[in-house]
Amino acid sequence: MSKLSRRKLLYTGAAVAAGASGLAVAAKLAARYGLVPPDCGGVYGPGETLTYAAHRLLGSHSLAREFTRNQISAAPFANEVDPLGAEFGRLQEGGFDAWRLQVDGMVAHPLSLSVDEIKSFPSSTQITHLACEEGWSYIAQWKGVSLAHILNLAGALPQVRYVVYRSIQPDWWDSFDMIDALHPQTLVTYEMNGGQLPVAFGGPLRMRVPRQLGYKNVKYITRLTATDNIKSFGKGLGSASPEGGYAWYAGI
Ligand SMILES: Nc1nc2c(c(=O)[nH]1)N[C@H]1C(S)=C(S)[C@@H](COP(=O)(O)O)O[C@H]1N2
Ligand SMILES: [Mo]
Repeated sequence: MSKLSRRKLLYTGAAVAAGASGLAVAAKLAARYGLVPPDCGGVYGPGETLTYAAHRLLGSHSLAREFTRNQISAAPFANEVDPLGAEFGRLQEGGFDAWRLQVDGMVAHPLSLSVDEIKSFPSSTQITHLACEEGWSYIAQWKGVSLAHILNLAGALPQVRYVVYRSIQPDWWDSFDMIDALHPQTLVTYEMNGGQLPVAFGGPLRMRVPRQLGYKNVKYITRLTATDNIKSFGKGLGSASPEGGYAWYAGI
């Protein structure tokens, strides 16, 4: 990746504007440098590849903007979710004592963490913006443990390239690369605006990845899987989103 100059990539970006041959060039460059997203096929594939490769080359280590307390939205909007089902109901009645976050895949020590254990880990707090692709957004304060801490505890192997995260809602699963998985602002959250994370906003546990759009911020997470082979999950596109027409990489 280091040998691909930024200028060359930007130049490629200009070529893309010029047409499909530019897209082919971009796809080839991205492939050579290992910057191909899982949903690289199909009509939008070359565009997804360019967005992902450009972000990774130009801004891997950038931070999402953080805000001050008085910028927190007075009335954050909770996007409606499908019915959460009987198992969720049972867990909720028990105060989520029996909720577990499994950590498995390419790790030295698979884990099964309760919400209380997660709360006992070193915490991190951020006031960040959550934006839905449908146009609305809000600023809120989130508290949780960095995903990097959990991956370290589990002993994620050096070959890991993606972390897959699943929700108690089977249709909601997603993944990101190690740049986002190990990013200091990527948190497994359990508090919002100073109180317990409400169910409407994803409680008891929600993935918060402020450098990507709302839909990557999966609610009710139950399982993290470290892998070097994203193709073996779902339809092989990296998450449920591309199966429904949304990009796997939703960087902002
Ligand atoms: N499990 C689960 N996670 C989810 C969703 C969902 O329906 N189920 N919706 C996603 C979408 S499309 C968006 S924009 C955000 C909305 O977050 P909010 O309810 O905090 O506004 O959550 C994301 N995470
Ligand atoms: Mo969304």
